[in-house]
Amino acid sequence: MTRTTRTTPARGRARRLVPAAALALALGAGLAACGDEEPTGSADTASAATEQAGSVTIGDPWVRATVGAEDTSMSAAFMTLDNDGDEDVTLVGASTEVAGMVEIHEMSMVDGAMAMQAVSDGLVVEAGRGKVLEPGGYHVMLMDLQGELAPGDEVELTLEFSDGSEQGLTAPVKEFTEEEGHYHEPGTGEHDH
Ligand SMILES: [Cu+2]
Repeated sequence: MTRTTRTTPARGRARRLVPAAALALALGAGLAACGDEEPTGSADTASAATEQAGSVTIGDPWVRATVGAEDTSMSAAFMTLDNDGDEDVTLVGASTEVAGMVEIHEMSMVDGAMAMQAVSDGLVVEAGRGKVLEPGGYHVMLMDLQGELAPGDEVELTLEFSDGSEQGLTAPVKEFTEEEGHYHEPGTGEHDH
C-alpha cells in the first residue's frame, strides 16, 4: 500500500466555502442531529481510544462511515478536545493514511445557507475549557479518501497542536444517521468542564 500521508495544516490556507450540496454528501444528508441521537454504538469503544498527551485530552473520537454514501471520497472525524492546562492550545492540523488531504473545518451560516470552511487559524482550545467536534459543527475533514470506511473499521489520526506536540489516536468508524427534518443550528462548540 502506498503511503499517501500528506500533512495539510489548516493554518494559512485560504478560507474555502463549500456549498451545502457538497456538505450533504460529506456529512450525510443532515447538518446536525439532536444531541440525544447518539451515533451507533458510541459508548463502548470510545474510552478505550482516549489518549492524553500535553494538556489536551481527546475523547470519544469517531469517523463517519462512507459505505452507502453517494460520495465516498470524503468523510469527517469528530471528538472532544479538553484543555486542562494553563495555556490556550490550538489544533492546527491533522493527518491520516486513509485520506490524501485533511483540514480542520467549521460549519456556519453563510448567506442564509449552511456551509463549511477551513478554520484557517486553527481551532483554539482555551485553557481550562473544551471544544466539541460534532456533525454540524467543527470537524476534521477527511478528503481524497483511499477507500471506503465501513462501520467497525478504525482510522489512525494524528493531531498537530500549536505547541508543537502531536497526538495519535484511533477513531472507530461509525454509521451516522440523521433524523429527517430534525435539524438545528450547530452549537458554539464550547463547553465547560
Ligand atoms: Cu468539512
